Amino acid sequence: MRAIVAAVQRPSVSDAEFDASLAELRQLAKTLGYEVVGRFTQKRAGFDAAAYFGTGKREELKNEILESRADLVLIDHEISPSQAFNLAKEVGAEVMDRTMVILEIFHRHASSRFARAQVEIARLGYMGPRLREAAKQAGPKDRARSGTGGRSGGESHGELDRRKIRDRITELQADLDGMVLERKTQRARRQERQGLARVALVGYTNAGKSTLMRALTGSEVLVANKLFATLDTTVRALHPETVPRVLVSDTVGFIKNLPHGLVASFKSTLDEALEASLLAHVVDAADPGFERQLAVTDEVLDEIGAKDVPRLLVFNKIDQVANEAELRAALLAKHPGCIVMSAKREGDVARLRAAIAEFFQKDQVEAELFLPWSAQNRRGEIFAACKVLEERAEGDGALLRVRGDAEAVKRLRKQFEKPSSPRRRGPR
Ligand SMILES: Nc1nc2c(ncn2[C@@H]2O[C@H](COP(=O)(O)OP(=O)(O)O)[C@@H](O)[C@H]2O)c(=O)[nH]1
Ligand SMILES: [Mg+2]
Repeated sequence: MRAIVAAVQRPSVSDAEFDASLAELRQLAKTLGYEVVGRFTQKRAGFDAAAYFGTGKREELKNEILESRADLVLIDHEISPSQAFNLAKEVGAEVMDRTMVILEIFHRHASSRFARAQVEIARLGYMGPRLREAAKQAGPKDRARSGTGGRSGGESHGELDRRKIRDRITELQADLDGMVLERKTQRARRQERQGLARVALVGYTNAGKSTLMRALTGSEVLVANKLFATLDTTVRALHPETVPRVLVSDTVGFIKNLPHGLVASFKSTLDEALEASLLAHVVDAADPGFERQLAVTDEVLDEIGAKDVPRLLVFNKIDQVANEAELRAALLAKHPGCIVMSAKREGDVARLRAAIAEFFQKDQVEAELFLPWSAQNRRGEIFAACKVLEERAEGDGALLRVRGDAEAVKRLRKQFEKPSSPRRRGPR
């Protein structure tokens, strides 16, 4: 899809504010896979009820759409259903407003049942008035279904849809209430089976999460392994591979200009961060407002119950900062253990990868396992679960010195116990 980002700038909004918001919308569009082919703006004191842009401007926009072969206009405001409807008709392209764009992103990121219900409620609340507008525009000939199925006579399409939407929202809300308890137990269970080493990238839109995800995992392709194929498309393994294998997930980004009505949906989509044992919090160090964003991210993570999940603070885009050395020193002093880097520098990405791998390796233990010659078919199990440091023949089998996750090693030790009284070799 080819999209034009467009907005009216009101006198109360500074140029910097206006540009930042449009840049964010552009990034959100890219997140959805749209190609942004143009930017269209107008300074206007207010919008009238029927038309978002002024008359002459709409003509201009229409031409620009033709020239740039755009399919889509993205408006950087929440506009009214009739404004959207009229604009689309007039310029001959689909119109999506900021709220719609964000809802679409949340929809894609809603991985838990809780998040899906939450996002659907927000979507229905948003769609309701728009369906009504469409029904109104379709005119009286669309007064269908009246009198059938025991419906009161003369009930319009719009009214029917409105009631259906209201019923569906009530139903979803009841589901949500029921899930609050369930979620608590789910979370506990998740923590139990945290066998998989997972790191989630969190932070604001445009901080560089997706770029880092690609750099860290070394590919655009999905993890082919069947075990992981069921996970969503935003999960990939660290590459080159580490032991244990670490999965990286790209979470939905925080949004600076988030419509108030979408806050609950946003938080619910962050659920995926709770499945991680490590949160890599990516911050755009070149953004003048990054300190504030950092604080907001921490607050929200605490709120959704991720308070105790360890964090690795990653200050990205340091190449974009004028006083790089100075800022680097200040950040390291203020946030001990943080990583200051640029996704554009290979060495930096390697450092980040090493820091993540180290996090999952530091709790590892060493042990000796005994694999009888008669059970060589089980070699794979050992090699998949931990790193084999050394192997030597001893008696009826092989003695393997391994290193791995404490839990995994404990389990293996029970299964591959050394014979009770092996003849110990003397000290080397
Ligand atoms: N100069 C520079 N640009 C970066 C860096 N990391 C990411 N970017 C760019 O910043 C933009 C947003 O990155 P993206 O990964 O999509 O951010 P996300 O919204 O957090 O997923 C893209 O145009 C990236 O190419 C960096 O370290 N330095
Ligand atoms: Mg992204």
